[in-house]
Amino acid sequence: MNGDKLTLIGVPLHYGADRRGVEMGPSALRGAQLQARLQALGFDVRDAGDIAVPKAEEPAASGTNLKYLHEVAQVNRELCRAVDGALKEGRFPFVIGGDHSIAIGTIKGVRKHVRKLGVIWFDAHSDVNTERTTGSGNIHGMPLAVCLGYGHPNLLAVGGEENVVDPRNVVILGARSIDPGERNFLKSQGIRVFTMHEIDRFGMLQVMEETLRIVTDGTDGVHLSLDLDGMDPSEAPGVGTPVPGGLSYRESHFAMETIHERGCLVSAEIVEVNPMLDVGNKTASVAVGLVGSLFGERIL
Ligand code: B3U
Ligand code: MN
Ligand code: MN
Repeated sequence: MNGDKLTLIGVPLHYGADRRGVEMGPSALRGAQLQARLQALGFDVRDAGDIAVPKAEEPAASGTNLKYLHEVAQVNRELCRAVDGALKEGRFPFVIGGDHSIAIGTIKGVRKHVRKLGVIWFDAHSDVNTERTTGSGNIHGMPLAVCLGYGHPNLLAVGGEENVVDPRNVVILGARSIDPGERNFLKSQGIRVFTMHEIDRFGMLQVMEETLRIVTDGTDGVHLSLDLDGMDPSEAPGVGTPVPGGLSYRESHFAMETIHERGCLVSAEIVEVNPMLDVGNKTASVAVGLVGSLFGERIL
């Protein structure tokens, strides 16, 4: 953990999801007392505000099937700079989205400081589509592929093309919606995926022990990319693409608690909270509760 100083960086972006609502995620998370929750744990928390998101009614022509490529790439360049800046000041970057395409800017910013970075990808989806395999054209289905070095050149260029992570140090947790092209990619890269089937079979204790072994094996730090749709929609209904059969409340907290115990985290992000599809402000509150466990809240 990077000392006891944190910087919150909001990214009110929805263009990667092509669906309204997730742009209100940062304000919903702030409204659910994210900063106070971290301060209560003794952290010095600075809120850096939101990254500016350009207005667009329609995706600008980009010559590809990727929607809002220009806008998504621009926001990720800015985010990459902000994350880099926080780390330069010795502060832990905590990014709040926004759709999951922002993992590109976050991870590439972190990678400038962490040579070998492990990644825990908590998600119902695997987010390893490229312009060749995507059915939707939505960039939030692609960020993990980009961080591994596959995807559109404009996205790969964010923070430098060489700035990638090693597939041997990546784990996907909670997956239950994987496209055919993604399945091939995951196999070819040898990425460890704990689908809900494995989680049911082995239980979270064994899954987290194996996860933490993989992401810390020869690495200098671990990034958590927390897509709230990894949780079961009964716990976290306010997400853009709910998929039934997800991680329970306790399974999710247990994952956060074991990550905290390991003390390997160098950066984190929370994405895909969609207040427009939520019940009250439930999903943001659930997300902030997970952050509590991730940063060491104790029951006893
Ligand atoms: N794999 C699909 C669906 C999807 C990915 N991420 C979310 N949905 N949130 C796609 O569009 O690439
Ligand atoms: Mn995702
Ligand atoms: Mn997802």
